[in-house]
Amino acid sequence: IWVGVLTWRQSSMGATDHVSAIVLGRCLTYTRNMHPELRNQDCKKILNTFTSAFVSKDPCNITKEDYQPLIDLVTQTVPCNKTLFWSRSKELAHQYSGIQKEMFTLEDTLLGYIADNLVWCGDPRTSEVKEEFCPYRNENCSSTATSVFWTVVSQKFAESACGTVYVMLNGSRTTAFSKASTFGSVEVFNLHPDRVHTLHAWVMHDIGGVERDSCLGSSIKELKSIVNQRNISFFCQDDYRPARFVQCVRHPEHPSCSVLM
Ligand code: AVW
Repeated sequence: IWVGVLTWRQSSMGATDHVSAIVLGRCLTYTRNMHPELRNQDCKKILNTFTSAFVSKDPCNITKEDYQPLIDLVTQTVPCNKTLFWSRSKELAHQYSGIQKEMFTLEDTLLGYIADNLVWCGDPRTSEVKEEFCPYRNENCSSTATSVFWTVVSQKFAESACGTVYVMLNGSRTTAFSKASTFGSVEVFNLHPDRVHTLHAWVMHDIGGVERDSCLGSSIKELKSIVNQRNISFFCQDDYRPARFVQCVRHPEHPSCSVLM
């Protein structure tokens, strides 16, 4: 049955084919083409450091320390006021940052870019990157190579942020903010209050979809209280106009896309 849901990214059952080649290719594209200021980064070394974190290891017990050499190797600074977190709004956040190129989501940084949408793991019996099958993340297998990677790079991304930071949330879900998400469990708690003075949330609603949550809802109140307790100011805006314009490309006739709204 599940054959039907496997796309090239093969969500959780399948590993991505040719992970090493894709990571190396993306690293070269990013550092040579998209961000030439990083052209002296050694992509082969980045690839080797990446794969060393998980090859020949139990694919269910990867640790944050396994990825530390990679984090130490790839240092990239995002300018202050330009960090954009997202939760349940990946596509729109990336479309927005793709246009507003000053803004950086994690996947607009080198470490996020090389791994975006890939699934990978190792196997204690070989020194290869697995090419067809990686275990699901579940209660018996909580620390997969992929999930620990996202936790570690998200933590680093949040720790390095400064000034005003932004988060795009999805108000078409019942809870726009979830404490269980990476944003709610890792990123919020790794912002440095001495460097980050304000968190600005944009609660976006799908055009033509239901508005289940908003800046007035209890999940955003919870986020505000967590953030304020950390001595960071909090602002919230429903359907931030510049991001709404991006949504409007696909729905130009919708009333919320006209100038008067
Ligand atoms: P989510 P979260 N490619 O939509 O707040 C593949 O509920 O939990 O939002 N998988 C990924 C990627 C990616 N590019 N990024 C995260 N994941 C995993 C990183 C991860 O395990 C960014 F900076 C996550 O829990 C966002 O601010 C789940 O897929 C924030 O974390 C998507 O969860 C989004 O994570």
